[in-house]
Amino acid sequence: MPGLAGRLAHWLAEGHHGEMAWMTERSDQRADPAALWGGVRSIVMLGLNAGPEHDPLDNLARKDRGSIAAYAQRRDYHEVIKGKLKEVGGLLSARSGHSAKVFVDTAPVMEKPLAEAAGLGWQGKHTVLVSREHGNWLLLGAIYTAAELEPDAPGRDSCGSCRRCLDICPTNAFPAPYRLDARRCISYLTIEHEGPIPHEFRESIGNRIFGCDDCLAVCPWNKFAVQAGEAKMAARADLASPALADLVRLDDTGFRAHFAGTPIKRTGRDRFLRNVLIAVGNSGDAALAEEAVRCLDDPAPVVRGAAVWACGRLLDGIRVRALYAEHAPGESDADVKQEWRALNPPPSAGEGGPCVSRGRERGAPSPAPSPPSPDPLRGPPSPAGERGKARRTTPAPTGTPTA
Ligand code: B12
Ligand code: SF4
Ligand code: SF4
Repeated sequence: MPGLAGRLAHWLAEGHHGEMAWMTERSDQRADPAALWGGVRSIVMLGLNAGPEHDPLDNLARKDRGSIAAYAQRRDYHEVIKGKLKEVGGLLSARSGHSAKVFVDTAPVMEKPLAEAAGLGWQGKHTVLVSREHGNWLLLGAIYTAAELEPDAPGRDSCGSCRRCLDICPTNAFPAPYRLDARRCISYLTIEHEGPIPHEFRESIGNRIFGCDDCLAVCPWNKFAVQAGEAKMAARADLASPALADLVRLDDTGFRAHFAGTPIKRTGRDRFLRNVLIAVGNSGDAALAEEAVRCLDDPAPVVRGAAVWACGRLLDGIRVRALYAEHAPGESDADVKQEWRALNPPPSAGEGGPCVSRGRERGAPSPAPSPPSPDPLRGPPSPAGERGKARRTTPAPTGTPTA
């Protein structure tokens, strides 16, 4: 695959991998299969269809519900695919007399370019592999073998002038077609990123609490896709549109029990709750506001910080000032302090400023002075905000794929 090492190096040099330091480690092996295993002579790429039962975009308008990426609403594909790869790899070894190694996601392997080279499809402008038969819903695995196999013809780019995936992205994560800046991708922000989610993306995240399917779901090549047929990959009905009110109450034990065996366990409870609270803040639902208030006392700073933001979005200025006075002075975590400061509640008449006399901790930093305008203590988000953006599900196509 000529040019691959250079494109990977370029992506890393741009910093588009964000905090995924594991992408920089062993990048020589990622770019060159022979550097990962000197004995490899051929690679067999396989895809497992994980086609969703419903259009993933349908749930984005249900603001009291969370949206989970289709691949994560089911059993962890790593386990399912690994078992199948071992089975096929074993047969291949027995037939060819050569050893084989199997990989799914966890090793430094560039599965998408390899799948394109093997003829499974092509990397679309959103960088995901698109298949003419299965659309955007294949999950990939690789068998490296010492056997010399006749190569298939590579996949042919059939995006044509279409750019639906680029235009739908709520966070503008594509600096150019075929290139993704992961730091702006909701999938990265909700799954891989560990700390507080940067403010600039919070509203655009809407109710997406684990991953994002927008750029996949709008692809016209999905018209040939069918639902996942593999029984082990059957979607869990309770993960299609879970109530935020239930998720925001999960403790560590409850989180583990609820998401055992699914990819969601990857984030752990605290980061997942962070995501849920961003969705709560975007819900415009006053009934959820008290859940956010309760989370201001959560032991995890990343949860408390997101709860501060959600409170600022859902509650009126008087209530926020009262919460500020109650919680901000005693806060010890720098990131959460910063969240309180970002709320920047202006003093109400006669109050003399927030938390001046009601603080729990002496010497706590004062909030920054209020800007003249605008008042950041706004009410619930307007329907024209993220709601409008998330529902932009069927943009007028600016082009058609080449069939
Ligand atoms: C890191 C990673 C992520 C990161 C970064 C994604 C990315 N696009 O790189 C994040 C966390 C954002 C992510 C998100 C998702 N991921 Co992911 N992810 C991976 C992982 C582990 C590595 C991918 C990788 O190598 N990235 C590095 C970049 C450099 O590779 P690339 O995208 O191929 O980059 C090409 C372009 O940038 C281009 N390029 C670079 N510079 C230039 C310059 C020019 C001029 C041009 C023309 C091109 C060009 O060339 C590069 C090489 O081909 C793979 C598993 C694996 N081991 O391969 C899964 C994988 C890609 N993910 C997968 C999935 C399902 C997803 C999500 C759909 C999950 C979700 N619903 O939330 C989203 C999709 C977001 C998107 N639009 O990509 C599947 C994709 C299956 C498929 N059909 O392709 C994979 C293959 C896992 C699997 N085993 O099935 N993922
Ligand atoms: S997964 Fe979502 S946020 Fe990420 S690139 Fe696609 S549309 Fe954008
Ligand atoms: S056909 Fe359109 S939506 Fe699908 S990957 Fe290509 S540009 Fe994106």
